[in-house]
Amino acid sequence: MMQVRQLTRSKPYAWPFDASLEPGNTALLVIDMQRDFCGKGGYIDQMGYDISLTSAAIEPIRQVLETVRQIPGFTVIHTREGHRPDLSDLPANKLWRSRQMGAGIGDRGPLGRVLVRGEEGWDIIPELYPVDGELIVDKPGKGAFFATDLDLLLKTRGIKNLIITGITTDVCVHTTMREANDRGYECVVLEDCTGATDAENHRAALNMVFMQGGIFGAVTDSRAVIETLSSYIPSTLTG
Ligand code: C5J
Repeated sequence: MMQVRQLTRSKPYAWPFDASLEPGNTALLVIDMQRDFCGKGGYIDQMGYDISLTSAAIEPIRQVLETVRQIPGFTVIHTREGHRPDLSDLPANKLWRSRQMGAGIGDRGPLGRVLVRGEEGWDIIPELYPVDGELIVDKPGKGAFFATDLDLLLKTRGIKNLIITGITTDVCVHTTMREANDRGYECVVLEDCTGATDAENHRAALNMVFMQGGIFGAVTDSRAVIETLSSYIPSTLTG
């Protein structure tokens, strides 16, 4: 099968801009698919938001993962937002705001201490749990580049193209995409592989990406990526 170096159904342009798509220079980022953000009794649920909006991303991400896991050399990076058990990396304003919403970071909830490393709610959901060879980046903030070694991991592997998935669209996904864009990475976000605490914010966050000719990159969906990347699955695996 001919290998395709660009997505044609992405907007506002065929991604990546330089038609350089290859397994060796492209990574799938799966942001914060933790119980705290999409599970019953987690942080988002405790704040009273509708977790069906964030959990809708699970199945499309699972399908993208299933595809890229069949491509030799494809990099997958998962992130987790969370804090040290002694909360020494938790800014006072973040703690205060979470308590205002009834889901204090570090406080005990149905899934253990909210957003604390090692707790049940903090970990990645079983459906999308990393497999051997996939990288995990633990981050204390919204952006995956802040106070982490993500940039070093990407540079060391020669990654320049990022396929971004995860939750939430308007917070950690957007912050990470902006950080990546400023560092020169070519980004595409998959609209069905992300979700927000508010449907309108989800839509607006995606709109922001493709304004001004793709100010932060491009937008497409899981089907487009699966169709294109399937051409990189060795024929011994596809039959
Ligand atoms: C939030 C996130 N919303 N992963 N985190 O606090 O988007």
